[in-house]
Amino acid sequence: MNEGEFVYAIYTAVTHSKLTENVVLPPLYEVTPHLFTNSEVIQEAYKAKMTQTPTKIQSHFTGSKSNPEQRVAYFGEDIGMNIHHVTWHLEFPFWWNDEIEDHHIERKGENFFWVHHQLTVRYDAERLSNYLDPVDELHWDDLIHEGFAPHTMYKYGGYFPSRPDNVHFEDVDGVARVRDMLIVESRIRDAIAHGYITAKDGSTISIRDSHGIDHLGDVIESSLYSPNPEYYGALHNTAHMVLGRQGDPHGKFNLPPGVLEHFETATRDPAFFRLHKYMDNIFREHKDSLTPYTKTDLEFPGISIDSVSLSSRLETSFEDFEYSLINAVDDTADIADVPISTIVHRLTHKDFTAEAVITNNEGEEVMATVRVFAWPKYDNNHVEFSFNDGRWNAIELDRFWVKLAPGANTITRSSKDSSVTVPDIPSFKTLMDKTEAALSSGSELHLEEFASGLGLPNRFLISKGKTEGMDFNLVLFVSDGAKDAAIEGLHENLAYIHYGGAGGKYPDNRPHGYPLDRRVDDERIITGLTNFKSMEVKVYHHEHCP
Ligand SMILES: [Cu+2]
Repeated sequence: MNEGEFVYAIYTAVTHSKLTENVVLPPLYEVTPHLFTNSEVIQEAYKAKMTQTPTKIQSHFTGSKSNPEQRVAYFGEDIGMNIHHVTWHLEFPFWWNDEIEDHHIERKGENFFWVHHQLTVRYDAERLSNYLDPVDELHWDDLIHEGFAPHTMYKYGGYFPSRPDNVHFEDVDGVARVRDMLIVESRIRDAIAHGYITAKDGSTISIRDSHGIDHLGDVIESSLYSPNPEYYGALHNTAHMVLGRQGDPHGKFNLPPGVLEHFETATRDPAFFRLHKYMDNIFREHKDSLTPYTKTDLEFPGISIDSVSLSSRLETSFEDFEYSLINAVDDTADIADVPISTIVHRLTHKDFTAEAVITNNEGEEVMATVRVFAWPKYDNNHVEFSFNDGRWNAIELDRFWVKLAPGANTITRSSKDSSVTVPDIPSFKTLMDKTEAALSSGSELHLEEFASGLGLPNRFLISKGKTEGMDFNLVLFVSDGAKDAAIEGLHENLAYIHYGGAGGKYPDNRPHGYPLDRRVDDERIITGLTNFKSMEVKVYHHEHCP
């Protein structure tokens, strides 16, 4: 059987089956290392195996210093970020069919928008910290400005194809014509302008409300949840293939699919972010068509945020991380394994704690949802972002619930507990060792912390700073938990899984990004609220761990 298919099938089955709830699978970079590291490293690994020499190989990011895009390769090529992207697509498969599966995946379309929107705005923040312009969107009738040489290989099937700079889009045989992409895009933009989608039977589905984004996400991805794929096509999936095959659009050279066609490798190509900026701007067109929130929508009577503070300076740096390449090389019973691993540079940050003092004048205990975001204060020209542009670029840092007793409440929250992030998945060896130990001693195996891998790596919580400090606006918004709750016993359910998860009801009724998801015509409506607070923070970067 095709190994890649097997791995995909088993990971998806374990993610969704009730029988394997809470089963922790090893990190994919140790299972299919070819998709996570460079071909040079893989060749070194083969050499180590053939010569039976234990080896630690230093990995380097793709590209040379002559390519400005290389400055942010640490983001697109980060193994944890790649796992985040794969895990999301495993939890929300585009081919999911409710008629044959045992559960419905809630808010799948909206989640598709949100997870990729967050990657898009996070990537732009990383670019600003590296003195690069924000990503421009892809245009079907313009050149693809950035080329890409993946330096990555399939286990079987050769190297991932390269693409030179400034190539024109060509039709891709058997996939789509460039013209089809423009037609589908204009049908989607028409739906946004009309405020409704036309379903297969000709009926209309309104999208001019909070749930519109969910339908639109289903249409754009497109998933089987799309109300009319015959008409609206599959913009995202087809675009990935059309862009991924520009190195061999007519199959003349029999090249394998490009990096953009695998969830593991897609973000390595800077064009991934151009493609997603293009789709993100379509989503923005829709969000901008909604009526802005009013003061009455957003206020939380009796609640005021008195102060917000951080325990320490926000600091980022790079660390070294080692993982096993033992599965990168072939194996036979007759030849002994030797330890082979690689060391990668990864972005990380110093842990910190945030503290907020929130006063409740209601005279009784209330439930509240705390929503935390940050956005870069300045654009690439050092012009301060308007509130409306800044809020669209907001990075979600945390979302959690608290009970507020009457009077002043001091809420402290550690960066380690952020619900948008997850810890590193234990290595294959750690999982095996812990399992063996539990079996031989008859004790329980506790891996609850790793049961859901859905989220960004905690290392990525805050984006890279600058040596002299990079300015961000940090904002805190507290909303009425009783109105937000989509489930009973909100506060007892501490495992707030940010992006939802297989089969479960999503706990928060509000749209992702609330209350910054809609256009803000007059920022005083938000900044004047007592349940909103903003502060300026700086993020400092050290090339090496301090
Ligand atoms: Cu994706």
